[in-house]
Amino acid sequence: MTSNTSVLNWIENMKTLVNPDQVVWIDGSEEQLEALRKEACSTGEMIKLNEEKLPGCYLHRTAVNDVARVEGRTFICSKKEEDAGPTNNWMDPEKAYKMLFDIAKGSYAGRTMYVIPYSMGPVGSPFSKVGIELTDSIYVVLNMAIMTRVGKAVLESLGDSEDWVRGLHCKCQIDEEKRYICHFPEDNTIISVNSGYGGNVLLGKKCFALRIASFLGKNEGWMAEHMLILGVENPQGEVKYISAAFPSACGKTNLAMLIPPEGYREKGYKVWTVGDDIAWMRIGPDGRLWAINPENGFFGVAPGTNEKSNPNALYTTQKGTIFTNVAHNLDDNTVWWEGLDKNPPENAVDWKGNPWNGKTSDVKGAHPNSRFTAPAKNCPCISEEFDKGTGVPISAIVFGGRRAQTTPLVYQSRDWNNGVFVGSIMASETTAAATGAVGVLRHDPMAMKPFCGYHMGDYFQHWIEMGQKLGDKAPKIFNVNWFRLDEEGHFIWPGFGDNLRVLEWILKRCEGSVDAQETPIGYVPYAEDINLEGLKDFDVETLKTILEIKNDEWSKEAEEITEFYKTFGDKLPAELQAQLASLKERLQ
Ligand code: GTP
Ligand code: SPV
Ligand code: MN
Repeated sequence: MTSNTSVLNWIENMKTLVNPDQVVWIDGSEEQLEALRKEACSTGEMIKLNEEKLPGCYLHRTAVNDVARVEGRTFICSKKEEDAGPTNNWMDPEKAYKMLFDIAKGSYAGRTMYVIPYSMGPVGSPFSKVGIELTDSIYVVLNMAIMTRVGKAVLESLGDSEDWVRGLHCKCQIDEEKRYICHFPEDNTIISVNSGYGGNVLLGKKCFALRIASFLGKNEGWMAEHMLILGVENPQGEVKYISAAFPSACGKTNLAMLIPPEGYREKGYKVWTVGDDIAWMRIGPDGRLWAINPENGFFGVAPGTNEKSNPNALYTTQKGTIFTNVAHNLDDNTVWWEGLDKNPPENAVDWKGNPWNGKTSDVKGAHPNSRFTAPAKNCPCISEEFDKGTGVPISAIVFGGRRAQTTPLVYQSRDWNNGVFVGSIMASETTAAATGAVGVLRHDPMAMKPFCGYHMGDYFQHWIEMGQKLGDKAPKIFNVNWFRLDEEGHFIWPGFGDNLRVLEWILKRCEGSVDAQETPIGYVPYAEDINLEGLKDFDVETLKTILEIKNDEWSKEAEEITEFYKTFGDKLPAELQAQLASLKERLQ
């Protein structure tokens, strides 16, 4: 399929290493993918679901020990340890290659090597980049064919270039003790062994589009971020774009596909989805910041997705979708997960593969990090701009996390550098998207802690420099928190579609058409300026409780940040140190 010698030589070397029975190139044709689906069903790797209710949909269960990203076993293998920084695990590249090659050696014996040429971003777009993933998993091939653009056209666009990302995935024996997800940013290379779970093995996603791409972006003057991108269309038909960074399982997919509250719909407001997880952003010829979504599908959290919370996501998953680790309803051969509806199946199989009665069982039917892999083109609110490859101009950048207390519903940073500070001090409660304890508050700057492929101090510096280049064309920077809890542990803010009420305030601030109160942390809305029309059981007094800034809480926060900042040593940009000092002063 190609005469590119850098491609052919590398594949030959990897072939010698892993020793497959045969090599199959993925050409992107529907016939080839359909044959692979049939093969995966014949071996039990996938289960074909009800063709009438869920056409073209499949169920897959991963190993029970392999259901989320493994941050403790994810490494940045830069030549110098210092270049990986304090937020990453580091391994010497020479040692890492040796260890990984030992594990991978001969591991494809009796298996097929699939060669997946893929493009992150529409093929041929100036934003786009090419990768090649080698895998011994049909599940990986079929997921990559949804999440990225794969096949012949990608190789044609690559031509003879050596500028592509090498990716080797080996399932091996799914041995937790030998599971490693390693990145070699200086070699454009990713090696992942002993896993079959999405974020660890769909190498175009977190490994390339964030860890490797963030490193490329730093060197080439652009940004790769863990951000959704959405367009808000007002009743005059003007569309303004917002990108937002929330940590894993903190609401990106939901915000990206939100359905406006009734009152807004009647006025003519619409929301368009450009992306739900990753944004690549460059300064355009007009000096503004332009973003594309490099993916071609959604790898979304299933639990909690329902007709009310996210009908667009639910609709998107009704055809051509692969479900992973959800419950299997045997009565009608469909799927179910916690929070889909109040009617769990009685005759079912849980995510572990055990018989399951949803009415009587006290174990979960779906894993909390169970996922759907759905084509972006299925999404009823997909933006016209999604596939164009020219990107969309960003008016506002929004940071946000899961914070039971302290952080208000929304606030605006004072300026770009203060906004970088706001992103850098993000903290959020951990979720099931990564292995380990859930609900533990941790620092997660720009939602990139698990995904920044180099020293986080240099990453902050890169943000500051992007701001200098953007000047007065820079997007305005905000922070949101949908997750404040009351004394009984209930969410105070209704969230989901009603988050548009907050986005409206954000866009008005960008236009300069609404005032705000200055507080020590930034600009906070006057409660009257957030539209609460049509909201039941939520009044302006309640809103005030989640807009309030408490100096004692923020002084404690500032002490926390001081400690966190120490971990960056002299790589912490002086601007951020100064931002922290001014925050402390304002809190006095
Ligand atoms: P990744 O795919 O892991 O990067 O996650 P994500 O950021 O796209 O998260 P997603 O939108 O899938 O949401 C994860 C969880 O947060 C789900 O259980 C949602 O129900 C919940 N959630 C999303 N938006 C809101 C909100 O506005 N309010 C509340 N209370 N929960 C929300
Ligand atoms: C996340 O964990 O942020 C995800 C899912 O988007 S994964 O692809 O597994 O990383
Ligand atoms: Mn994510």
